[in-house]
Amino acid sequence: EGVGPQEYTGIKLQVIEWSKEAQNTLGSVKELENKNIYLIAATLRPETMYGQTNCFVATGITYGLYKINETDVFLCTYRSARNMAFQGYSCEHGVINQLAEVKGAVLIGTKVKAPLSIYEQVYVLPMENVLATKGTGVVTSVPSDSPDDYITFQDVKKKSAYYKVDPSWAAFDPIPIIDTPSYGNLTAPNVCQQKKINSQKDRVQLAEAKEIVYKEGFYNGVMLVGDFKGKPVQEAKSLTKDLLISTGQGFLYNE
Ligand code: A2H
Repeated sequence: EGVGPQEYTGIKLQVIEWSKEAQNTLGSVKELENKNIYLIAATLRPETMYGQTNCFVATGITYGLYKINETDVFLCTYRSARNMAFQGYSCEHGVINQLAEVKGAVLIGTKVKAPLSIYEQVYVLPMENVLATKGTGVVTSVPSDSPDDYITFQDVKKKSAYYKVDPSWAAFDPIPIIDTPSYGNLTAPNVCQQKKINSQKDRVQLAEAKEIVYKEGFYNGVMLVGDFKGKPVQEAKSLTKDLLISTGQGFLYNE
């Protein structure tokens, strides 16, 4: 990571239905009634949002629900909420207004609407490698183009009982959204298969796959779907970012 600030696109995944456990803990919080509640994910690849199949949280991270204005509540880490409060996302500049707290484990199975995704609604699933110290602590998942997302998604599908996940929450296939000359239209699954990566614990192999997939997608990829179909990824990236922002489905987030 460089010395300058990192610019992410904050993606607003609206809660459609809480998991049973989340309903039990948050259902009685008066300030959350009739509000639009969004899990906020930080991404460097806004053009891949067409391929979201789920959203990841870490079971051990404590998330907060923060009042942003009269209608909207953001769910993210305290650390990112504090950053956002200095970037125009809070009731009062620099002041955070926490309405409730929830462990990631409780959120698993929550149904959300992921902006631009080809799937109408997707679910919150667990990921071990989500860092509390980066982004919002919420990672939106694009298994077609992210080796981390692909391997974790496969892991959760295979061991759904162990991860306490209803198989229907993970019953979504990776979507071909970007075509590349070297690895076809499912770059992350293809590279992971070539490298025989089987588990989210294969950190070294995954880091190598991530590098290959990122370079191939970014420099040689062409969009197969969505508003910028036919355009190179390098152009689609900022166009999709602008689209997400102008439609209120995303915003710039720096840290
Ligand atoms: B990216 P950087 Cl398709 N912990 O978005 C772990 N990973 C996190 C995170 C956290 N707290 N917050 C964000 N991320 C992920 C899409 C994507 C991403 C694709 C391909 C590669 C990729 C869909 N997931 O990232 O350390 C988010 O996943 C490869 C680096 O700040 C975010 O972008 O460079 C990226 O890591 C930010 O990582």
